[in-house]
Amino acid sequence: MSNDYNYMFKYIVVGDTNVGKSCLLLQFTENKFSDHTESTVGVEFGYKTIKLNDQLIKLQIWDTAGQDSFKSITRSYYRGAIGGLLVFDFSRRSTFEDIKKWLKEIKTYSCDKIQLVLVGNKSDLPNKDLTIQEVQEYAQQEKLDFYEASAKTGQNVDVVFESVAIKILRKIETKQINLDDQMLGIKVNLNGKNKKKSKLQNNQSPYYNITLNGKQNQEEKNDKKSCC
Ligand SMILES: Nc1nc2c(ncn2[C@@H]2O[C@H](COP(=O)(O)OP(=O)(O)OP(=O)(O)O)[C@@H](O)[C@H]2O)c(=O)[nH]1
Ligand SMILES: [Mg+2]
Repeated sequence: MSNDYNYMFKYIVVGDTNVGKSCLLLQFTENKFSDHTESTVGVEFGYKTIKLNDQLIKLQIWDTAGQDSFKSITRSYYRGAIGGLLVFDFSRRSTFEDIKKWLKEIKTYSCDKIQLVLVGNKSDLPNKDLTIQEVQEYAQQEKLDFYEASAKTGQNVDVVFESVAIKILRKIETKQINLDDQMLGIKVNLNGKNKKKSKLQNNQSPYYNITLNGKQNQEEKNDKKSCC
């Protein structure tokens, strides 16, 4: 893993199955889109480093499975995330209605400092059975930023991921976020050396838990720490 960054932020991406979470990640990290994707099993992750205000920010993005059967596994990844994307499919109303459920999950299982953005994906598709006004009203009510996006055309994909990082960075700069909190989903890198790494065992860190084939690994089961 390259150490060429000032901060690393951990993100989670949540939402119903098939809304395009994995495609958003693929478009953001590799500028690619696929019409045929496999449903995510457990959790997958990707990285991308962006530059904001002369700071290099490495985003570590955990893409969670939307299927209900993986809920208990994916929940364990919410803890320790400082950024999150709540994704629905703009052409399927039910996926927007389920956002309330996803937001409740995040509020229950993640850190209260988490910065969220609401993403209406598949904006390239016609016949939307939802109006922008109603989504915007909901977003305002929940104090969420909202973007229409398309993993297919790339519309707003970078903006969505970057907007969350901008808010986190602002909170760091204004000291609303305490960087000494190791479970916060932020790593600080000084002169190429990771400030926190020596204090953490790999199996305690929110960065090293990986779920393969839908099975929760032992490290995660043992890791009962709460964030913040
Ligand atoms: N037209 C269009 N299709 C998209 C877009 N994003 C994703 N898709 C398609 O939607 C389907 C599901 O995409 P995924 O990214 O696998 O969905 P997911 O949310 O990761 O699903 P789970 O892993 O099961 O939770 C695939 O067939 C994609 O090609 C988009 O912006 N526009
Ligand atoms: Mg997926």
